[in-house]
Amino acid sequence: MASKRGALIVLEGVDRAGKTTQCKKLVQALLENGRPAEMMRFPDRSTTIGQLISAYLEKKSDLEDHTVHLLFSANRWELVPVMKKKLEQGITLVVDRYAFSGVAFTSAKPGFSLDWCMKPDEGLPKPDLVMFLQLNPAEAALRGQFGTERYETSAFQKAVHERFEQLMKDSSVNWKVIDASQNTEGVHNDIRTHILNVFNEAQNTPLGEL
Ligand code: DGP
Ligand code: NA
Ligand code: NA
Repeated sequence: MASKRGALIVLEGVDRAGKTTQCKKLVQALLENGRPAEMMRFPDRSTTIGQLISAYLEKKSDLEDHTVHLLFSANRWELVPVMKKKLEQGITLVVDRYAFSGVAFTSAKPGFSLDWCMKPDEGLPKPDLVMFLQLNPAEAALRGQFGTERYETSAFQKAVHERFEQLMKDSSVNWKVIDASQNTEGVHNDIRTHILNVFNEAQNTPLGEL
């Protein structure tokens, strides 16, 4: 008997919304419920392409803006065979950032349209659910100083947030907005209410494409 595929679940949001913490908690909760699950994150800095991206983010290198956009996308594409294999094996993937970050971050730069930014990610596995951890820029600022990586300024994060708002109007993607201003447990509980339906749907529908 063919086993049921896993679900592809993505957490998105601006920096410091708590995505990484919540991804880890969700994976742990799924495992405790006997559901095979693994976390992934993008960019995956461990690959050759990921190392180029990492050096760029750490400002150890400069890359032309279109070029780096394509590298971020290539970093997602290079992991697609692994993602598909795991999903087929029944493993649910909880992914910290995906193509939506790709579009939101690059289109926040001057001269980039959403359309152009979306092209390279067209055809990637489509998430069964994308949860946007909503945290307004003022509240994010209360969580302490930004780090020193590229993009970590409040003006840029505000522009990124606006691009996410635009992306969430796309009804072909299963977006859910989570109030990330709550404490860690509150956010986690909200996330869990949204994943209940996802498994039934994922079991009855094939994996889609962006
Ligand atoms: P993180 O490792 O989650 O802190 O992400 C690193 C930074 O890179 C963060 O500021 C978000 C940004 N980022 C993530 N994905 C993309 C992408 O596809 N394109 C661009 N331009 N930036 C991205
Ligand atoms: Na970051
Ligand atoms: Na993070």
